[in-house]
Order: sequence, then structure tokens, then C-alpha cells
Amino acid sequence: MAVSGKPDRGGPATLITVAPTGAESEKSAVPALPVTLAELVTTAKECQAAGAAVIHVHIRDAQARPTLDIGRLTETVSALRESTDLIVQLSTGGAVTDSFERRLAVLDAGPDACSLTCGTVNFGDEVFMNPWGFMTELYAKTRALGVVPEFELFDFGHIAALRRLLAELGPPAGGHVHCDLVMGVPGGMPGDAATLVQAVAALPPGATWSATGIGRATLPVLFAALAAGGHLRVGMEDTVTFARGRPVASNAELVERAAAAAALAQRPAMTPDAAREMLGVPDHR
Ligand code: KMH
Ligand code: ZN
Repeated sequence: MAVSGKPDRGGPATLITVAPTGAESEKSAVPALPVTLAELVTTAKECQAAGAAVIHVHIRDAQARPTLDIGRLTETVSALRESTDLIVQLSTGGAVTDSFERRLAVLDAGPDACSLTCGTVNFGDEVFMNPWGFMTELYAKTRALGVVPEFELFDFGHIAALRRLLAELGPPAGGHVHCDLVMGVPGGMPGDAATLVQAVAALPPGATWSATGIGRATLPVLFAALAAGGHLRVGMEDTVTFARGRPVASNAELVERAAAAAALAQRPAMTPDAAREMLGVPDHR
């Protein structure tokens, strides 16, 4: 798949983020899930070759359980930087069981970028907690350390909270606002075209955005995002089913599919360098 990319904001190229692991699926149930550092690095290289420019990272411990261990996170950032050109975005969401303290400490691993969820949301049978005080503390830390945040928006109220955050605390590190609409979580906004169009209309002026659909929402959200001029996030964090009855074989095939759809839409996959320029991410390699 051709990878190109004029870096102009809102321009023709499509930023593809891969979220390869997440914190929810179990390795025993999903053997293709990358859970070791070696598996993650291999996945990252394959996904870059397929058209990804950003990697959204959750890591696992030696038993393949989600962890925010700072030593492992630091090692992961270094390994991904050495082996790929991808922008390394660490998750500050972690798992629903992670404490605010540990989630704030993620930034000490020195990533290029991080996720920052703009509000609490029901998350299936669980609750993903992001109260205002935590959001502001995390945001202030991103600004102090120069880590570029990506604002994760699971529901419409999160867009209002993002606007308040920017108004009260100022612009993010890098100076540019980039959001990710996470659609189709049970408890968040649904993953359909009408909802996507409404959400995009409510974003702060000048913001760029990607979208991801969870599970069955994957393809409707992917096509709606391309049609509406947005960017894409795909990966096994968000879906482990490629087609009805057919498990995902690798993250790379999800990126390949996204890059093929973007190319068909005449908006080919953006290079990591072009993505750095669009997002205001310094090159730490
Ligand atoms: N694992 C979810 C509870 C993020 O990475 O910032 C939260 C999540 C969002 O995945
Ligand atoms: Zn995540």
C-alpha cells in the first residue's frame, strides 16, 4: 500500500493509528494479541509498513496481564523508538482497575504522546473513571513535560469537557488539538455515521480528529470517518473480529484494510513524519 502524505492539516492524507493490544482482551482467548515486548515491536514494524503513523500502547506483564509498570513502559518506549518511526502514544487510560496515581505516572516513561480521556463513561459492566480533577492534573502534566495529548472522546459530554479544559488551562503541548472519537463502547456514544457527523460538528475549531469503532462498529465508523474527512484508528484493542466469524489474524491486516480504504477514498496513509508535523510532536528519535 502506498504511503504518502502532504502534511497540511485537514489535507489529503489519512493518519492511521494502530491500537494493537488494549487492556481488555485476554491472551488465552486471543492468541494473536501482542503482549510481550518482542511481539509488540514485531507488530509495530508490520503496522508501520502497512501504513500506520502512530501506535497507541498498552502493555502487559509477564503473565500477560495489563500493567502500568514504569520500568516496562520506559523500556517499551525505547524499543519502539529504536525499531520504528512511529509516534509512540502511551495510554493513560490503562485498565479500569488502575489508580489515578499510576495513570499519571505513565508520562514519566517519556512518550511522544499520550491518550487523555475527557470524562467518565460506563464501560460495559465497568466504569472508566476520568473525573474533572484527574483530567486537569493529567493535562497540566502533559503540558509541563511536553507530551502531546490525544483527547479521547467516548461521549458528547466529553466534548464539552475538552472545550472547558482548553479554555481554562490553555492549548496542549505541540499547540495543536487532535481528538479521537471512540464510538460503540457499551455506555458511550453509538458507532454510526449520524452520531459521528454530530460529534465532529461539536469539536473545537481547528481540531483534527480520528475515529474508531469498537467491535461491530469498526467498519461503519471507518467508512464514515473517511467520508467526513477524518483520520482512522484501528487495532485489536478495538476489535478482535475481522469479519463475521473470522478472528483478526494480526494488527497489520487491520491497518492494511484501513490504508486500502483510505487509498480508495483518495486520501492515502500519512507517513510518521507528516503525522509529527500535523500533530506538533517533536522527533525524539
Ligand atoms: N482500557 C480502557 C479502560 C486509553 O487508552 O486511554 C481505557 C482506554 C483509553 O483504553
Ligand atoms: Zn487504549
